Amino acid sequence: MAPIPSAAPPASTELPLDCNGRPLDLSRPQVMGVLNVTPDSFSDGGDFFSVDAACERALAMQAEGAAIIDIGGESTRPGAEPVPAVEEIRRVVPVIETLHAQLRIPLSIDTQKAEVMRAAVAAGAGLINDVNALRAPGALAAAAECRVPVCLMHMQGEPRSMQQQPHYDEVLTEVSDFLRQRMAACEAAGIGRERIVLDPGFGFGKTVQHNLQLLAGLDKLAALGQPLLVGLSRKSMIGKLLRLEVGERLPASLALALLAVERGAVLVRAHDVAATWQALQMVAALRDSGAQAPGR
Ligand code: 8Y7
Repeated sequence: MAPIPSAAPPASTELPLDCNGRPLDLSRPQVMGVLNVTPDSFSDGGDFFSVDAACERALAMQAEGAAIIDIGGESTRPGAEPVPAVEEIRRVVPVIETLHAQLRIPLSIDTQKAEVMRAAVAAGAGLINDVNALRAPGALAAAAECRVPVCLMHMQGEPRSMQQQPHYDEVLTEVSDFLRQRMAACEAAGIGRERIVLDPGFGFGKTVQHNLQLLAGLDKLAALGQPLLVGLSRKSMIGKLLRLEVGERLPASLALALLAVERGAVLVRAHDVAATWQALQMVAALRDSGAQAPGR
């Protein structure tokens, strides 16, 4: 019997993302583990970080349930200074090469620079996570040539100054319009929809109120039809709402992760992989059970 043609295209999360030959299953919520390879993380005791220590952490994150590891060699924290491309490449490429050989899950490169994208994907990275949504010179062309999926994130302003005076008339509409424009730019450059992940960019040129409005309306961004990634782990909105230091923000980070997944996010970027994975497993268990609230 011939299959019945379906009217609607398949939901973007039915097919796994092809991350440079390694599949990333998005049919259930997944954790993206954060691996910063900057001199202030995994210090070797001097001004450099230790490749061994960074790789050990990535192996632990895979064992804790991470579906992908996001590797970044330049801090994108508010107020951070830019790092030259050669230095960023020197930091990330040895880690990517080692991890590509040691891990089974795909790797993501957190960068805004075309040269770093090319070097990282050549070393084995399977996804480009760009907080600047491929707006840097040459970034669109580089990502198109790399033939890996890209995460397009919204940011107002630039890291150095973005938290000084964030302003929106309607934050949800403006973020949604921006992401649609960047998707169109990608398609024009030869990056098809099957390779695009979207992210509202919590904390990137946003007040606490802006972040809350985006979280409340996340289902509207999910309706753009692409998989949604969110980064809420340990973010300053938690510190501002609860007056907690970075190391004290796990319970609220887990709550935010669940609220985002309930509103359509499929990838959760997180520092605390084991705890986040356990929380997301509870969502998956509830969904898999098919259980419904009575009276529907
Ligand atoms: C995000 C991110 C950071 C995020 C995506 C931090 C690199 C700041 N946040 N990438 N990167 N989304 N896609 O607090 O929210 O981890 S760095």
